Amino acid sequence: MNSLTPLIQAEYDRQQQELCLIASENYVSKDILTANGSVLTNKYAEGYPGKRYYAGNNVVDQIENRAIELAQQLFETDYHVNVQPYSGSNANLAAYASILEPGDTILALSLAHGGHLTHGHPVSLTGKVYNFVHYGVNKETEMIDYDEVLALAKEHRPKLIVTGGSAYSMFIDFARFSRIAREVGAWFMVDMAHIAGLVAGKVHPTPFGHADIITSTTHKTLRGPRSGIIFCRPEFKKGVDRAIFPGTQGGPHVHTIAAKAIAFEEAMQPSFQQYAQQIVKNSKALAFRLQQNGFRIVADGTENHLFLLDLRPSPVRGKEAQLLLEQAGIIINMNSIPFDEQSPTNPSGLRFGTPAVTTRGMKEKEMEQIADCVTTVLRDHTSVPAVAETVAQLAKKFRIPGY
Ligand code: DSN
Repeated sequence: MNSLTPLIQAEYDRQQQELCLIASENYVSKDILTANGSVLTNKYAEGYPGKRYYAGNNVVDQIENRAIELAQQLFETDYHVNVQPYSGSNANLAAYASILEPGDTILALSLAHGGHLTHGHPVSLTGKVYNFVHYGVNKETEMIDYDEVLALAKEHRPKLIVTGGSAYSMFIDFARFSRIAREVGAWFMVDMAHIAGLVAGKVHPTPFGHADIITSTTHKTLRGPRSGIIFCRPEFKKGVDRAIFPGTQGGPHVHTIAAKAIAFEEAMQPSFQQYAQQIVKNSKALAFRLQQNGFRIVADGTENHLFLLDLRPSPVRGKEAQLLLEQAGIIINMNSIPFDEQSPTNPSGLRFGTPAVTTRGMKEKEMEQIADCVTTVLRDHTSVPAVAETVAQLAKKFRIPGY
């Protein structure tokens, strides 16, 4: 027992007692928790399998090679795989560094329209080092406007075109992006962090075969440990590996690489495909019920695990809505909606995601219940204690996996 044990227990209790609708969070299995907390954390392994700087890496080499093999099997690809990225953010930075020079132009989806900070937002190092130009979604459809992407690509002649993001609820046409990139002589990168589990579960079109480089986290829909991964066509292997080590990282986190390998193995089970299908069914059911309850959903729905709810007709904005829902035991994040006139610190939207509640075994019926709880809280703030009781009952019935 140490002074942190009660706090870790308290966090376990919080996760157990509340409902998580944060689109980027999930619950890992006991096997993944065990690997991540194993003696592998004791080992330094700078370098790559067969080419380490320190002795004692015979077992580690087998673990890293197995992780690579499983990642290739899972995504049915012969792309080169680097399983060493510590996270999605630095996987992205290394991916850029593997093929670009500082100052080079990159075309990417803007954060305000569903992209990601590391896709060149000015506060991110990526936005300071590279010359980012951003495309957005169409004001009417709130979906990516491929004609706009092509026009911007022709105008700015980027060396790299990036797609993917953290708050875009529709399928992305990777083949179309690839054609645009080819037309302007750019490389094409997909950040599939949010949708990796849906791609693995075959409920989202795959970027493999279209993108030159694919980055991802492993802890969102893919339900692995908190970490990153990069896939690339063989011709980019040397650049990607060097950009990770020694370019942007030191010794890999071997315990996390083992945990990632287990996540890939788990995602190859038929039950994972059912899980991925249910994530999307739940997302659609939650969005539909919220629409029935009178809310507007950005882009009029969802094709994946997440969607944005437009709070503008209601008196509350994102910050207050997030807080009220937290008080009721529903954990969610405020989010900008496209063309938001509010600041990102108190935006006009909420982002809903179903990967975590689906892992707990919830289905469409529970999504309707959750949508009604959200609606009640947002309509009548005095309802928080009553809704908290309903949420607690629901959480008790659907336990989180792990210890
Ligand atoms: N913070 C993650 C998300 O919530 O989508 C992205 O990195």
